[in-house]
Amino acid sequence: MIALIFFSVLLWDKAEAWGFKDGVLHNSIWLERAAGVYHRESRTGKYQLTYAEAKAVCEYEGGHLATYQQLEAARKIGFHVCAAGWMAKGRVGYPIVKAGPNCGFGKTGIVDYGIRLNRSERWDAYCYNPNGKECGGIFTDSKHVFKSPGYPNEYENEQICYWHIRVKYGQRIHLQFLEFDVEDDTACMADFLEVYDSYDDINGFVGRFCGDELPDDIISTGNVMTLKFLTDASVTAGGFQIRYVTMDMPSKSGDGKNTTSHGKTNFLSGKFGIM
Ligand SMILES: [Ca+2]
Repeated sequence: MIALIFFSVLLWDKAEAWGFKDGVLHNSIWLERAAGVYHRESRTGKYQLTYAEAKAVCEYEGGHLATYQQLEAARKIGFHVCAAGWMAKGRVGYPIVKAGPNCGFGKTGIVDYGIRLNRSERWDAYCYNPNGKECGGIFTDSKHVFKSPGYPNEYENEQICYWHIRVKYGQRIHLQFLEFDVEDDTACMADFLEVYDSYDDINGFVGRFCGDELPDDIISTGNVMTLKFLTDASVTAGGFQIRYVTMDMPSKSGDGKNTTSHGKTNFLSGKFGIM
């Protein structure tokens, strides 16, 4: 636990060195994604980002705020988010594919709030990152194999990828590491893969992995899981392939604090879920 706090402090120092304000860096909720466009909200919740913060979030992840045209192109292939976010040039809006009474005033298209004169208003963000196509994703299938970007080639420097897995309520996720090779260092601070037993990278930290030893299997407590892959500015490695399968299993009761090992598998105790 002390080690964990220590790492958090280190990470936080690094975050501040990159110039990000509280509540922005660890935000990882990629709710939807299409045509290189994705939606972001602050880790403190909906509508918390100023224009400058929204811009910083997208740039930190290697992209920039989406233009109206990019958001519309994504909308045309099914990108639907019921939350207003900053776009390039201080514009605010959101993409509606399916008309509904509670969102978009019953219309489809980009609901456009126009260019905002007050850049301190707080909204979400719509980022555009065409190079991040292989990096991260949202999986709801009952099983899936995903890979580090570029695999089987080496991954690149300065990447940040999030994979969110959400299976049916009442099911659990069984992660199996098939291949694993990430730049090794003692504290896994250079490049690392982190696993979270939740739908963000704030709660439910399970572990940080690097090196070329295959991590043990991990089984979630609920129906969601998040993996975060971050690489620094130098030295790359082979990357990884990870498979998950769903398990029908009642949640085990537990104190929710400890990871218990059963052979080669980490069963996480505790219970929660997201519908
Ligand atoms: Ca590296």
